[in-house]
Amino acid sequence: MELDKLVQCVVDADMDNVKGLVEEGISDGVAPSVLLKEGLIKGLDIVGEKFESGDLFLPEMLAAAMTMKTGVEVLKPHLTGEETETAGTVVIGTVQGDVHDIGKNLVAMMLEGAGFEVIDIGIDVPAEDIVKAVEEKKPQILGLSALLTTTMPALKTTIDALKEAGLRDKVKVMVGGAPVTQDYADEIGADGYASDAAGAVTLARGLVQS
Ligand code: B1M
Repeated sequence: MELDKLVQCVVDADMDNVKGLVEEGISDGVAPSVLLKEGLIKGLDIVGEKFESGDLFLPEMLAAAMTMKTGVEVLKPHLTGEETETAGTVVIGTVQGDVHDIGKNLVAMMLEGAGFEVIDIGIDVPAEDIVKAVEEKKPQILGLSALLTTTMPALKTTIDALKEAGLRDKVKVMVGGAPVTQDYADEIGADGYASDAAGAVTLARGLVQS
């Protein structure tokens, strides 16, 4: 199959064909991670660029995101493994002010596949709700996602809120999202940063052992 078709399908928000194209890729033997990165994610990156340059608007960006999600649903059973032993518990969410969840969902999906119990607390989650979730669920890891430069500071606000609640040393905090960097993660006192979902699994495995 031609990956370009899948890329274009996301760019065009062609809901009718995304399922078929992903299935075609799988039956042609294209690796699921390639369909994800070089197909679906590449399409969304182009959408992001077009949005930035004013060639495409919010409704189109949303439609492209929904197309991507449909594609990911088809890929899901092929991307995740079948670990049976629980590797640990992760509470994961997107920080306050931010509704982007595709990346977070991918990270959650891969962690589940790697045997973690994942409690997804959703999007636009205020620091106090995140603290409450950590208090109640007692996870080994808290995963925080931020996609906007304007919501990155909420990562720090959340870590500070954990400190204030006396919970900071009870949970490892890992952060991620397109604008987040290792330097920023270090600066705000996170325990780890991963640039993609596969990296998040490696990081989480390391964090539960440390
Ligand atoms: Co938004 N948006 N958006 N958007 N959007 C971006 C992020 C943007 C870069 C587009 C652009 O201008 N080029 C830009 C941010 C600019 C900035 O801050 N510097 C932007 C903007 C401006 C906005 C709005 C403000 C637009 C407006 O209203 N004027 C608005 C904000 C809404 C809000 O949150 N309050 C907005 C809205 C939206 C939609 C709702 C339309 C939609 C989101 C739908 C959804 O998520 N359900 C949307 C989309 C789709 C995008 C782009 C095009 C794609 C994001 C995405 O899903 N990427 C995006 C441009 C881009 O990224 N190319 C853009 C695919 C995904 C797999 O990647 O999320 O990076 P990503 O996740 C990766 C890694 O980052 C990492 O692993 C994932 C898998 O590899 N990762 C983690 C993520 N979280 C992690 C957590 C971890 C570890 C790794 O540990 C816990």
